[in-house]
Amino acid sequence: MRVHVLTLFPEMIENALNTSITGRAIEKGLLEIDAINIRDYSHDKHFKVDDYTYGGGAGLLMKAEPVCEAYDALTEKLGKKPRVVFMTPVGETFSQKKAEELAKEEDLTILCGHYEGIDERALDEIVTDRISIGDYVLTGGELASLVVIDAVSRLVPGVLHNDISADTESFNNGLLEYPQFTRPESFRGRKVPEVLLSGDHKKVDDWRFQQSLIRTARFRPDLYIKFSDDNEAIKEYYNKHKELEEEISRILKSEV
Ligand code: 6GU
Repeated sequence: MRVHVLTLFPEMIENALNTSITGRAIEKGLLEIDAINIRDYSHDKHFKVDDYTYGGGAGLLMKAEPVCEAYDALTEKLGKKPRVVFMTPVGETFSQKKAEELAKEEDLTILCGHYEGIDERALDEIVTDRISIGDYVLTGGELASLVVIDAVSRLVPGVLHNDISADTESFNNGLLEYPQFTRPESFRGRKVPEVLLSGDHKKVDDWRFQQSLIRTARFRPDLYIKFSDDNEAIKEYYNKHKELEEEISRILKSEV
Protein backbone atom coordinates (compact mmCIF):
# COMPACT_ATOMS: atom_id res chain seq x y z
CA MET A 1 0.00 0.00 0.00
CA ARG A 2 1.24 3.48 -0.81
CA VAL A 3 0.23 6.42 1.36
CA HIS A 4 0.84 9.90 -0.03
CA VAL A 5 0.71 12.57 2.67
CA LEU A 6 0.32 16.20 1.63
CA THR A 7 1.65 18.26 4.52
CA LEU A 8 3.75 21.26 5.59
CA PHE A 9 5.63 18.97 8.01
CA PRO A 10 6.81 15.90 6.05
CA GLU A 11 9.52 15.04 8.60
CA MET A 12 6.86 14.67 11.29
CA ILE A 13 5.18 11.94 9.22
CA GLU A 14 8.40 10.19 8.18
CA ASN A 15 9.96 10.19 11.64
CA ALA A 16 6.89 8.74 13.30
CA LEU A 17 6.29 5.98 10.75
CA ASN A 18 9.90 4.87 10.35
CA THR A 19 9.66 3.44 13.88
CA SER A 20 8.37 0.10 15.20
CA ILE A 21 5.85 -1.99 13.25
CA THR A 22 5.19 0.54 10.49
CA GLY A 23 8.97 1.02 10.13
CA ARG A 24 9.42 -2.70 9.57
CA ALA A 25 6.53 -2.75 7.07
CA ILE A 26 8.28 0.03 5.13
CA GLU A 27 11.57 -1.92 5.17
CA LYS A 28 9.78 -5.04 3.95
CA GLY A 29 8.20 -3.04 1.11
CA LEU A 30 4.65 -3.70 2.32
CA LEU A 31 4.05 -0.04 3.03
CA GLU A 32 5.36 3.02 1.25
CA ILE A 33 5.12 6.48 2.80
CA ASP A 34 5.40 9.35 0.35
CA ALA A 35 5.43 12.58 2.40
CA ILE A 36 4.98 15.53 0.03
CA ASN A 37 5.86 19.03 1.20
CA ILE A 38 3.10 21.41 0.11
CA ARG A 39 5.58 24.29 0.53
CA ASP A 40 7.48 22.95 -2.52
CA TYR A 41 4.46 24.06 -4.58
CA SER A 42 4.36 27.63 -3.29
CA HIS A 43 4.22 30.34 -5.95
CA ASP A 44 5.85 32.83 -3.67
CA LYS A 45 9.53 33.75 -3.64
CA HIS A 46 9.39 33.50 0.17
CA PHE A 47 7.67 30.08 -0.08
CA LYS A 48 4.55 31.47 1.57
CA VAL A 49 1.65 29.00 1.71
CA ASP A 50 -0.83 30.86 3.93
CA ASP A 51 -2.74 34.13 3.93
CA TYR A 52 -5.41 36.14 5.77
CA THR A 53 -9.04 34.99 5.56
CA TYR A 54 -11.63 36.88 3.51
CA GLY A 55 -14.27 38.32 5.82
CA GLY A 56 -11.73 38.83 8.58
CA GLY A 57 -11.06 36.86 11.72
CA ALA A 58 -7.98 35.67 13.52
CA GLY A 59 -5.33 33.45 12.03
CA LEU A 60 -4.02 32.38 8.67
CA LEU A 61 -5.46 29.97 6.15
CA MET A 62 -3.58 27.66 3.76
CA LYS A 63 -3.89 28.85 0.17
CA ALA A 64 -5.61 26.76 -2.50
CA GLU A 65 -2.94 26.84 -5.24
CA PRO A 66 -0.05 25.04 -3.49
CA VAL A 67 -2.38 22.33 -2.15
CA CYS A 68 -4.01 21.66 -5.53
CA GLU A 69 -0.74 21.82 -7.44
CA ALA A 70 0.91 19.35 -5.06
CA TYR A 71 -2.06 17.06 -5.71
CA ASP A 72 -1.91 17.59 -9.49
CA ALA A 73 1.78 16.64 -9.54
CA LEU A 74 0.92 13.48 -7.61
CA THR A 75 -1.93 12.38 -9.89
CA GLU A 76 0.24 13.00 -12.91
CA LYS A 77 3.02 10.86 -11.45
CA LEU A 78 0.58 8.06 -10.52
CA GLY A 79 -1.47 8.24 -13.70
CA LYS A 80 -4.66 8.01 -11.61
CA LYS A 81 -6.66 9.94 -9.04
CA PRO A 82 -6.51 8.19 -5.67
CA ARG A 83 -8.91 8.81 -2.83
CA VAL A 84 -8.04 11.94 -0.81
CA VAL A 85 -8.75 11.96 2.92
CA PHE A 86 -8.71 15.39 4.56
CA MET A 87 -7.93 15.33 8.29
CA THR A 88 -10.31 17.74 10.04
CA PRO A 89 -12.38 17.96 13.22
CA VAL A 90 -15.24 18.74 10.77
CA GLY A 91 -15.45 15.19 9.47
CA GLU A 92 -16.86 11.74 10.20
CA THR A 93 -15.34 10.14 13.29
CA PHE A 94 -12.64 7.60 12.45
CA SER A 95 -13.47 3.98 13.29
CA GLN A 96 -12.17 0.44 12.79
CA LYS A 97 -14.77 0.08 10.03
CA LYS A 98 -13.35 3.11 8.19
CA ALA A 99 -9.81 1.75 8.66
CA GLU A 100 -10.90 -1.54 7.05
CA GLU A 101 -12.44 0.36 4.14
CA LEU A 102 -9.29 2.47 3.56
CA ALA A 103 -6.99 -0.56 3.87
CA LYS A 104 -8.43 -1.85 0.56
CA GLU A 105 -6.94 1.08 -1.39
CA GLU A 106 -3.69 0.59 -3.27
CA ASP A 107 -2.89 4.32 -3.16
CA LEU A 108 -4.26 6.57 -0.47
CA THR A 109 -3.72 10.32 -0.20
CA ILE A 110 -4.01 12.11 3.12
CA LEU A 111 -4.22 15.89 3.24
CA CYS A 112 -3.13 17.64 6.45
CA GLY A 113 -4.07 21.23 7.18
CA HIS A 114 -2.40 23.61 9.57
CA TYR A 115 -3.10 27.08 10.93
CA GLU A 116 -6.84 27.78 10.69
CA GLY A 117 -7.35 25.24 7.89
CA ILE A 118 -7.38 25.25 4.08
CA ASP A 119 -9.23 27.40 1.52
CA GLU A 120 -12.52 25.53 0.98
CA ARG A 121 -12.12 25.64 -2.81
CA ALA A 122 -9.02 23.41 -2.65
CA LEU A 123 -11.02 20.93 -0.57
CA ASP A 124 -13.93 21.01 -3.04
CA GLU A 125 -11.48 20.30 -5.87
CA ILE A 126 -9.69 17.26 -4.46
CA VAL A 127 -11.12 15.83 -1.21
CA THR A 128 -13.18 12.61 -1.25
CA ASP A 129 -13.38 11.87 2.51
CA ARG A 130 -13.22 14.07 5.63
CA ILE A 131 -12.08 12.32 8.79
CA SER A 132 -11.87 13.47 12.42
CA ILE A 133 -10.19 11.35 15.10
CA GLY A 134 -12.44 12.60 17.91
CA ASP A 135 -14.15 15.55 19.51
CA TYR A 136 -11.19 17.73 20.43
CA VAL A 137 -9.07 20.17 18.45
CA LEU A 138 -5.44 19.60 17.40
CA THR A 139 -3.05 22.21 16.01
CA GLY A 140 -2.87 20.39 12.68
CA GLY A 141 -3.88 17.27 10.80
CA GLU A 142 -0.46 15.53 11.01
CA LEU A 143 -0.90 13.73 14.34
CA ALA A 144 -4.41 12.71 13.31
CA SER A 145 -3.12 11.37 9.97
CA LEU A 146 -0.58 9.25 11.85
CA VAL A 147 -3.41 7.69 13.82
CA VAL A 148 -5.23 6.82 10.59
CA ILE A 149 -2.10 5.52 8.83
CA ASP A 150 -1.18 3.35 11.82
CA ALA A 151 -4.66 1.83 12.09
CA VAL A 152 -4.85 1.21 8.34
CA SER A 153 -1.35 -0.20 7.86
CA ARG A 154 -1.73 -2.88 10.54
CA LEU A 155 -4.57 -4.27 8.39
CA VAL A 156 -2.34 -4.61 5.32
CA PRO A 157 -1.53 -8.34 4.90
CA GLY A 158 1.92 -9.21 6.26
CA VAL A 159 2.36 -6.07 8.39
CA LEU A 160 1.58 -7.86 11.65
CA HIS A 161 3.58 -10.97 12.58
CA ASN A 162 0.62 -13.29 12.40
CA ASP A 163 -2.78 -12.71 10.89
CA ILE A 164 -4.36 -13.99 14.10
CA SER A 165 -3.44 -10.88 16.08
CA ALA A 166 -5.32 -8.59 13.69
CA ASP A 167 -8.64 -10.28 14.40
CA THR A 168 -8.68 -11.39 18.02
CA GLU A 169 -8.30 -7.84 19.27
CA SER A 170 -10.64 -5.18 20.56
CA PHE A 171 -13.50 -4.34 18.20
CA ASN A 172 -13.15 -7.32 15.95
CA ASN A 173 -16.27 -8.97 17.30
CA GLY A 174 -17.70 -5.70 18.64
CA LEU A 175 -16.38 -6.32 22.16
CA LEU A 176 -13.32 -4.95 23.95
CA GLU A 177 -10.32 -7.21 24.47
CA TYR A 178 -9.93 -9.42 27.57
CA PRO A 179 -7.03 -8.83 30.03
CA GLN A 180 -3.71 -10.56 29.31
CA PHE A 181 -0.74 -11.66 31.43
CA THR A 182 2.84 -12.81 30.92
CA ARG A 183 5.55 -14.04 33.31
CA PRO A 184 6.03 -13.95 36.28
CA GLU A 185 3.07 -15.89 37.66
CA SER A 186 2.98 -13.63 40.73
CA PHE A 187 3.82 -9.91 40.57
CA ARG A 188 3.74 -7.77 43.75
CA GLY A 189 1.36 -10.29 45.24
CA ARG A 190 -0.97 -10.23 42.22
CA LYS A 191 -1.48 -13.71 40.74
CA VAL A 192 -2.31 -14.61 37.15
CA PRO A 193 -5.90 -15.97 37.06
CA GLU A 194 -5.77 -19.74 37.72
CA VAL A 195 -7.76 -20.68 34.60
CA LEU A 196 -5.00 -19.32 32.33
CA LEU A 197 -2.53 -21.80 33.84
CA SER A 198 -4.90 -24.75 33.48
CA GLY A 199 -4.01 -25.66 29.89
CA ASP A 200 -7.74 -26.19 29.23
CA HIS A 201 -8.23 -24.17 26.00
CA LYS A 202 -11.99 -24.37 26.07
CA LYS A 203 -12.08 -22.98 29.62
CA VAL A 204 -9.56 -20.27 28.70
CA ASP A 205 -11.63 -19.18 25.68
CA ASP A 206 -14.77 -19.09 27.78
CA TRP A 207 -13.08 -17.03 30.53
CA ARG A 208 -11.75 -14.59 27.94
CA PHE A 209 -15.17 -14.20 26.35
CA GLN A 210 -16.75 -13.50 29.75
CA GLN A 211 -14.02 -10.96 30.58
CA SER A 212 -14.66 -9.23 27.24
CA LEU A 213 -18.36 -8.97 28.05
CA ILE A 214 -17.68 -7.61 31.56
CA ARG A 215 -15.11 -5.05 30.40
CA THR A 216 -17.24 -3.86 27.51
CA ALA A 217 -20.22 -3.39 29.83
CA ARG A 218 -18.04 -1.48 32.31
CA PHE A 219 -15.96 0.75 30.03
CA ARG A 220 -18.13 1.04 26.92
CA PRO A 221 -21.77 0.36 27.80
CA ASP A 222 -22.72 1.85 24.41
CA LEU A 223 -20.77 -0.90 22.61
CA TYR A 224 -22.13 -3.56 24.96
CA ILE A 225 -25.72 -2.59 24.19
CA LYS A 226 -25.01 -2.59 20.46
CA PHE A 227 -23.47 -6.07 20.77
CA SER A 228 -26.14 -7.66 22.93
CA ASP A 229 -29.19 -6.05 21.29
CA ASP A 230 -31.06 -8.66 19.20
CA ASN A 231 -28.25 -11.17 19.81
CA GLU A 232 -29.92 -14.60 20.19
CA ALA A 233 -26.60 -16.36 20.83
CA ILE A 234 -25.80 -14.19 23.83
CA LYS A 235 -29.31 -14.63 25.26
CA GLU A 236 -28.85 -18.39 25.03
CA TYR A 237 -25.40 -18.11 26.61
CA TYR A 238 -26.86 -16.16 29.55
CA ASN A 239 -29.50 -18.87 30.02
CA LYS A 240 -26.60 -21.16 30.88
CA HIS A 241 -24.67 -18.51 32.86
CA LYS A 242 -27.19 -16.72 35.07
CA GLU A 243 -24.56 -15.38 37.48
CA LEU A 244 -22.71 -13.65 34.61
CA GLU A 245 -25.92 -12.10 33.32
CA GLU A 246 -26.63 -10.74 36.82
CA GLU A 247 -23.08 -9.39 37.18
CA ILE A 248 -23.41 -7.56 33.88
CA SER A 249 -26.80 -6.10 34.82
CA ARG A 250 -25.23 -4.75 38.01
CA ILE A 251 -22.40 -3.21 36.02
CA LEU A 252 -24.82 -1.57 33.60
CA LYS A 253 -26.78 -0.15 36.56
CA SER A 254 -23.41 1.15 37.85
CA GLU A 255 -23.74 -0.80 41.09
CA VAL A 256 -20.11 -1.92 40.83
CL1 6GU B 1 -8.35 15.16 11.86
N1 6GU B 1 -7.52 17.51 12.77
C1 6GU B 1 -7.43 18.45 13.72
N2 6GU B 1 -6.76 19.58 13.47
N3 6GU B 1 -7.98 18.34 14.91
C2 6GU B 1 -8.64 17.20 15.14
C3 6GU B 1 -8.77 16.17 14.21
C4 6GU B 1 -8.19 16.36 13.01
N4 6GU B 1 -9.50 15.18 14.74
C5 6GU B 1 -9.79 15.58 15.97
N5 6GU B 1 -9.29 16.80 16.21
